[in-house]
Amino acid sequence: MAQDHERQDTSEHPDIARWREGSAIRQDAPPFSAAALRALMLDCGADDCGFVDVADPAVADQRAWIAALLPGAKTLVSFVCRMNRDTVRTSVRSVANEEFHQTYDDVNHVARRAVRRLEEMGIGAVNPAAAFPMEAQAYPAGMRVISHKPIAEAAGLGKMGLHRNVIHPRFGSFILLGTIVIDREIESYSSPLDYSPCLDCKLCVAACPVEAIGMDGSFNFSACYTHNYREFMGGFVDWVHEVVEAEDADDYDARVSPGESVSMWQSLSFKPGYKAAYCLSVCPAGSDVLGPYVEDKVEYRKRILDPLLAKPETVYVLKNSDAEESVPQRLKTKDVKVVDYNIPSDNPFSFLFGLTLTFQRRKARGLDALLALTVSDHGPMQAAIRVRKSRIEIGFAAPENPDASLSLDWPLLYRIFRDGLSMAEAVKAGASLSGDIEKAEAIRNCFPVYRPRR
Ligand code: B12
Ligand code: SF4
Repeated sequence: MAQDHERQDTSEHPDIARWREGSAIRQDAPPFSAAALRALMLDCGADDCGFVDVADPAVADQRAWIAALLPGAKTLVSFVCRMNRDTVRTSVRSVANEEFHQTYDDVNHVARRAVRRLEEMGIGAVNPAAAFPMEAQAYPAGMRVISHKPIAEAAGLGKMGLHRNVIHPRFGSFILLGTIVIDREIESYSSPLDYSPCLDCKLCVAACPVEAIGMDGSFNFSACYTHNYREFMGGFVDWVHEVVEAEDADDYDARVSPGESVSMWQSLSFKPGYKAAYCLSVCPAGSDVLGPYVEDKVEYRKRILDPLLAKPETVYVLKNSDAEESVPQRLKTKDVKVVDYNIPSDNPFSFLFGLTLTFQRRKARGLDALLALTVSDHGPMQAAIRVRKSRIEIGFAAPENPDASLSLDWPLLYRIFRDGLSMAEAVKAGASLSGDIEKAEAIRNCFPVYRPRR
């Protein structure tokens, strides 16, 4: 029978009438009970969960992302899925990688199942991915749509340890995180843990082949991103550059080994392989995990740490990076390969922020220097780079009493801190530099140099 498109009063539609009946019940519904939501999450396969009010200051910097995911969002449901420990620890990393990927799939499936159940209860809910895919067209600026770690901390699921990952009080570092955004308040929210499960054993510092984790809690983003993520984003782009720059097949083979080519194929065909993640593998924290470490620390190191350090493998480093210097001294079984990664930047603001990610703390040892910057073709923009106690701070105002002052245009700034143009060469190219030139040069030397491309 043909549908009557003449009908004007939509309230007569049977689906709308049924919806109105249900709507009265939904509007009277009390705030969702935390116990019921927890039971739902565990039933969907989560190993633990906690709840965060979107008004919680701990997630204030994520409000725009949350609102974009779900207008009217009220609650963040944070949860964890466990990874199998010995599978993550093995030095056979293709096996460990599969455990990461399968657990990522678990997180995504748990979130999707839970959202389906919530939707059936009339609750609006969205499940952002555990990791990839992200809003990649926004790369390099902010392609993340949620940051799970601070939410998990606020939900009482653990604290970030020295290695910057969230350590669960029971399952330790052998977890991956998920978040669901929902449009319903719940009766009671979780509280953060009142202690950190991190044992401060520094095994993660010792395990990382590129020393990305500092004893003082600093993190060398570019070291991890260059090696561990060789077959992701920036490392992949660098490989593409090798392909297009190779003059012929022999030249390509001279640049990229057969194992590297096949490894890239494997990453593209299945899921990208991490080159390390040793910081998680060796972590003994968590009440279910710490037994063997507490019983015999020497034996624990021999069984868990030493095979990773002794594994023959290629370690990817940037030119003029700490890792380029330290890997051959520290890890004799590993080959060092100098590569690039590329997080492009089209303005001095994001470029200067990016310096915090490429800063090399070994190169900065003993240096205490403040460089004032004026970027003439952007405003002019005033900024400051301060290096002291092996840390970097970037300021977006003219500093008081700088050791040196550098005035230049944006392309020249890029060439100094990316291409390794010396201060003397920069002055020849039109920069104006005053004050302690050696300190200015020492600051420049705290950053990797990218290989010249044709
Ligand atoms: C960006 C990212 C990374 C970056 C930065 C790592 C970091 N310390 O944050 C890189 C690529 C290095 C990385 C590596 C790894 N990651 Co990761 N990563 C993320 C991601 C997408 C966002 C992290 C985040 O929000 N950080 C914000 C704040 C809280 O962290 P932070 O340490 O203070 O800040 C650093 C970064 O945010 C970065 N950063 C900040 N702003 C910007 C902007 C740009 C443009 C870039 C490029 C970077 C950047 O620089 C800061 C200093 O390093 C999350 C997934 C997600 N959507 O949440 C997974 C996540 C943090 N990663 C995870 C994992 C497991 C790993 C690896 C073990 C992967 C692997 N198998 O090898 C390694 C571990 C390295 C380490 N010790 O941290 C898990 C951690 C689980 C847990 N128990 O906490 C997460 C939560 C994914 C998940 N769903 O479980 N990761
Ligand atoms: S390996 Fe040790 S220092 Fe590193 S995060 Fe785990 S418990 Fe903390």
